[in-house]
Amino acid sequence: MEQWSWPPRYDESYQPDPAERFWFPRRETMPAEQRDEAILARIRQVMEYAWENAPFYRRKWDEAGIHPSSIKSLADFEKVPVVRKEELRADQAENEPFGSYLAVPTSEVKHVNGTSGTTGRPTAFGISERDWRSVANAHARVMWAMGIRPDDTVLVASPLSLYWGSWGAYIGAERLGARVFPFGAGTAGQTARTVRWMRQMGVTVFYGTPSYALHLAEVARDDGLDPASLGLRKLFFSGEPGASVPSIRSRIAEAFGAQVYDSGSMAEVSPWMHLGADSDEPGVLCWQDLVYTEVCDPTGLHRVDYGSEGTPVYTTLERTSQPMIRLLSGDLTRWEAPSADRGRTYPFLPRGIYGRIDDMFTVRGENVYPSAIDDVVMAAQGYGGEHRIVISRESTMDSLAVQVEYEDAMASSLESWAAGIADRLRTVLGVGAKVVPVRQQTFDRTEFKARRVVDDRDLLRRLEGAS
Ligand code: 8LQ
Repeated sequence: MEQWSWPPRYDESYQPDPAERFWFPRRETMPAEQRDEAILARIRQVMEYAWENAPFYRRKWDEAGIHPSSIKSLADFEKVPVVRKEELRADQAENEPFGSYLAVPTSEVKHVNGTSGTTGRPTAFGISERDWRSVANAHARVMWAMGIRPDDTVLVASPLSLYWGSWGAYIGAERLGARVFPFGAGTAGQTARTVRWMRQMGVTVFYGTPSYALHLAEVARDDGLDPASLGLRKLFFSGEPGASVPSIRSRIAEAFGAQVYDSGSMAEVSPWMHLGADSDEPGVLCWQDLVYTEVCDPTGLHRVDYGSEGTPVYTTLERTSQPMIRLLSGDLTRWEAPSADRGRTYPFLPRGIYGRIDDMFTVRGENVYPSAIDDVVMAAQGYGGEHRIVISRESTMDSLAVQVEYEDAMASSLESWAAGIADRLRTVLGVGAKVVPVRQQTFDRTEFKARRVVDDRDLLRRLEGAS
């Protein structure tokens, strides 16, 4: 396997020929079983390293009666207890600032990122120079698979602050040899300026969230510009469901006349692009030699068979500063076995990550994810650009209303328009929902991750009562 060592060491001058499809052909296309052998050996090294250097893991595994030397197969590895985000948060509160899962001396932390901390205590990511470079090399490799090349100009259009997403895309693009344009996002008036700068700079690749790309397209149109005239070749995304949700991805692809790629897992397990697409089709590959992904049953926490749904559990194979060993994501996906037909022999998530367990609700016995509602609503002709999903989790059965913005052209036939969307929701998702049309621009747009679900019993009652 190319440049496969522990601790990781990458040749920073290495660069494939632009015509090459693979960055590391052997690592990416080898039989999955052979790769699994190398991964098992690496998992043991990473566990031994964490055992020696990170008291958090030693404590946790002692309690579970597990020692790195007892892991003799990938099946054994399933016995290693998962790490929950609450544990990391609590451990950092006790062991400031980086937690007792920091496995390098604090003096080696050269970059700090973190969670936004909108819910609860923020978590700090303390990143060593070695890890920063591993992430850059990994991201360059996945972006290469998306077809991004050194002659591209990559716009980073997400907040350049604590959010690791932006920095990961930045250093990946830089390592790949592309021109990077770190415009960021999230300041007043920035979007209109972004549109102008995109034209001026000849930006060819966009990185951000799907919601933000759609907002940017609206802002361009308001400025009298067809987003397709901006000259983008590709857009790649992370941070929220969308790039693998059919109606959202086709809206983006059509607006910009460009290809759409999905990627992303969690900042804690950067390189977060270890879930990354290698074609402009929905879905992502699990780049197992970067971060070992297991899709697990959310209750028993055992790996589910290929073809089944579960929650991803991640293990970093290249991180030395804050290694993550079986981090429970709480997200939902379905995985498929590696197939040589795809070229890269990694497991595949055909619908990407489609939601979080916490966000799922149940209407008349049907489990519903907000992203499935997004898909139906955003496919409607005359959709005005935003919507809100209003639910109430007060009783045993959730109920649901969807407020949907309409384009002016729909104004004369709103009742049948709304009925059409309600029918579609019933057919596709099996749920009955009240669909309430609202005027365009009723709802705020986001420059980052969308929050469309409103859990409000009173609002729901009012909407359900409205005729
Ligand atoms: N999440 C992230 N990427 C997603 C995707 N492609 N599809 C669906 N949901 C996705 C730094 C990267 O952008 C990853 C990231 O956003 O990390 P965060 O900020 O730690 O947020 C992680 C959560 O975003 C995941 O658990 C998914 O729910 C969602």
